[in-house]
Amino acid sequence: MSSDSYESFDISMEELKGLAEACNLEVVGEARQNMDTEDSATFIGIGKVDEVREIIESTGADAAVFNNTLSPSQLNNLGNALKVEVLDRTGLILNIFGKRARTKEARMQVDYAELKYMLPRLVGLRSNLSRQGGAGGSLSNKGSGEKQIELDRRRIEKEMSALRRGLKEIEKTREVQRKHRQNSGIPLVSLVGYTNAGKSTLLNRLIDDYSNEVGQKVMVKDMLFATLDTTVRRITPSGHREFLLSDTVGFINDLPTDLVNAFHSTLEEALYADLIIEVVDYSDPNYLMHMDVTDKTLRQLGAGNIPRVTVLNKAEKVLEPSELPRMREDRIYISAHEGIGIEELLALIDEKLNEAAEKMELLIPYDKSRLENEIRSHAQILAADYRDNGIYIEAVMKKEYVSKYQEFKL
Ligand SMILES: Nc1nc2c(ncn2[C@@H]2O[C@H](COP(=O)(O)OP(=O)(O)OP(=O)(O)O)[C@@H](O)[C@H]2O)c(=O)[nH]1
Ligand SMILES: [Mg+2]
Repeated sequence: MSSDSYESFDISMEELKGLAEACNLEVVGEARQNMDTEDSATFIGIGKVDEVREIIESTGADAAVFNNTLSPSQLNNLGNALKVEVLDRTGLILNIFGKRARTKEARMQVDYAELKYMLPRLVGLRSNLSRQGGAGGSLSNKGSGEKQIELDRRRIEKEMSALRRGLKEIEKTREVQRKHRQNSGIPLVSLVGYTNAGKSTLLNRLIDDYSNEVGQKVMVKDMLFATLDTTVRRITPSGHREFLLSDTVGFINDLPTDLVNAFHSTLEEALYADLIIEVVDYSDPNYLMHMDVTDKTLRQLGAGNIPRVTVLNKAEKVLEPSELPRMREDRIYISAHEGIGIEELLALIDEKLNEAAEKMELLIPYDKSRLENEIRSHAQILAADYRDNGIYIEAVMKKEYVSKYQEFKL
C-alpha cells in the first residue's frame, strides 16, 4: 500500500478501476491488504494470495491487477500462484498507452517503455514458457534457458537503441517545427492537466468557434488517456490576439517514471508555452489532488514558472447556471462541453498574454536594416512599411525584448 492514508488509498483504487476500464477490463472483485512491510515474494503475503485466488475462482476473472509496482519476481510468483494474467499499475498504464498510441512518435515512445519494462522481467517470462513446454527441470536445460534469456536481452537492447535513435530524429523535426512556431511570433498556449479533465473538449470548442481548422478536431472520450500525442491548432478569436493552442497527454498520480521519461518530448511541449491553461475537472471530488499532481508534474518538467490560468471545467455539474461563468483572479469556472465561459476565458488568455508582451511601433534606420529580420524572428509583425527615413514596423513582442529596441520607438 504505497498511499499514506486510507482516504488517498481509496482514491487511488477508484482510479485503478478507471485504468482497468480504459484497458477494456471489467472489474469483478477487489481485495485489500494492510501490512507494515511488503512480502518480498508475493507482495501481499501468502494468506492474501489465497483470498485473491478464491475471488478469481468464484468470479471467473481472467486477470489480477495490482495497484503497486511489483518486482519482476513478485509478478512471476503471483502469476504462478493465481494462474491468471497479473498486471501492476505500470503494466496497466503501459497497456492503455499501447492500445491508444496512434502517431509514429507515440507508438515508438510506448514501444520503448514496454521493452524497458520487460527487460528485467525476462527471467520470469522465460521460466513460464519453459514450464508450459513441459521441459522439466534438468540441469542441462537450465543452461540453455539462460542462453536464451541472454539472446532475448540482446535483441531487446538492440531494438531499444534503434527506437532511441528514431525518437531522436523525430525530436529534431519537432524542434524545427517549434523554432518555426517561435519565429512566427504567435504566442503558444498549452492545455495541460489531469487525464479526463476536458482538455480536448476545450480545444475542440475553440476550434469550432474560433479557428479555420474546423475539420481538424481531436478525439474526446470519457476515459483515461484518450489523448496521447500533441496537437497544435491556430485560434483566431475576433477582437483578441491570435494564438497557437496545444493539447497533449494528460497527467495522472503515480505515472510510472519510465513512461514520464519515454514521453518526455511530448510532455515537455508545455515548457515552450507562453501561457499554460491548467484544465481541472471541478466536478471530480478529488480535483484538489489532481491540481496538486498537475502542479508537481509541471514543476518536474521545469514549467513551474510559466504564467498560468486555471480553468475549473465541468462546473455546470456543480454550480447553478446563474453562477457561471465565475472568475476569481487567475481562476475561471466554465463548461467546455456546454460552451459556457468561453468568451471570458479568451479575454483572460488575452490579458495574460498581453502582460507578457507589448505592442511597439518602430522606425529602423536603413543602416540597421538587419534588425528587421531579427525582429521578425521573435515578434508578431502587424504592419511593415519601407519609408524614406527607415523601415516602419508595428509588432507585438515579448517584454524581455522591448528594451533592446527602445531607441527606435516611435
Ligand atoms: N459535463 C461535462 N462534461 C465534460 C465537460 N468537458 C468535457 N467533458 C467530458 O469529459 C470527458 C473527457 O473529456 P476530454 O476532453 O476527452 O478530456 P481530456 O482532458 O482531453 O482527457 P485525456 O485526453 O484522456 O487526458 C468527455 O466525456 C467529455 O465529454 C464539461 O464541461 N461538462
Ligand atoms: Mg484529450
